[in-house]
Amino acid sequence: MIKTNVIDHIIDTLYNAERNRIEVTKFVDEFPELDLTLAYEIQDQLIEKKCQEERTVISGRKLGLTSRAKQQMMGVHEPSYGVLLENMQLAEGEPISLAPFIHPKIEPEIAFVFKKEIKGPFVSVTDVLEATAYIAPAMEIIDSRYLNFKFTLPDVIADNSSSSRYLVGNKQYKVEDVDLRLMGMVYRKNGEVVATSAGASVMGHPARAIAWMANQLVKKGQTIKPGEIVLSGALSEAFMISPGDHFSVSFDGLGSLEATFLTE
Ligand code: 0L1
Ligand code: MG
Repeated sequence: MIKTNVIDHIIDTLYNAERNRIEVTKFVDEFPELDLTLAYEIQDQLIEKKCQEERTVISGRKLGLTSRAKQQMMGVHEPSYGVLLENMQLAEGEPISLAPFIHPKIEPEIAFVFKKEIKGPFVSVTDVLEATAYIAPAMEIIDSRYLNFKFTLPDVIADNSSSSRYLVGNKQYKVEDVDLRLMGMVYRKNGEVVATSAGASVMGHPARAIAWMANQLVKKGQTIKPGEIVLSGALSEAFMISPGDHFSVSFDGLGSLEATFLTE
C-alpha cells in the first residue's frame, strides 16, 4: 500500500475503534514501514481528525511508558507522548460513566500547567520547573484501542499513547513547595492500597519526562504552549476499572484526588 493509504487506513481504523468501542489488532505486522516517525505523523493527523469531528481543541500533552518497569513490561525502549483534548477532561468529583470505554484502566499522575512556552532542543528540568504555573494531582484513564493492550511502540504512538480521559485536581500547588523526586504517593482502589511510589519513579523526576518530550516535539516544529496541561507519566501501574469502583491518589504535599465510577 502506498504511504498515504497506510496512514488513512490506520487513522480510520483507530478512530472507528474508539467510536464503536471495539478492539483492533496492532498494525506493525501488516505494515512493517510503521516506524516511530510515521507513528507520530499518524498521531498528529488522528488528533486533527478528532478536533474536526468532535469540535474540540488541544488542551495539552501526556507522557506514557515513563517507568523502566512499564517499558520492560511492554517490551519498549523509550517513553511515548500523546495529545490531550479538551473533551477528554473530566471534572473532579463528578461520577464517571464507563459507557464510552473499551477496557479502561486508571493510573495516578502529576499534572503540570504551564505559564510559558517550552521549546526544545535543549530543555532541562530547571527550564520545565521555571515555565510551570502550577502542579496538581491527576489521574489518567487509558483505553488502548488494541486487543488486550497488545502493541509495539509505533502502534501505541499511532493510537495517541492509549489516551482516553483525564482528571486534574482543582487545587493548585507551586513546584517550589514540593520535592517532586521524593514526593510519596499512595494509590487506593476501593479503600485498599494497591500501589505506593514516589515522584522519582517517572524518569528520575517528572519534569525530566516533560523536558524529554519538549526536546522530541521540536523535531516536528512543535512546542508546549502557555496554558497547556501536561500529564507527566504514571507513578504506578494502571488498574482495570469495573463498574462501581472508587480510586484515590494521595501525594505528600500535593493533596489527593478521587475518581468514582458509576455502577451501570
Ligand atoms: O499513559 C500511559 O502510560 C499509557 C501509555 C501507553 C501504554 C499503555 O497503554 O499501557
Ligand atoms: Mg498516563
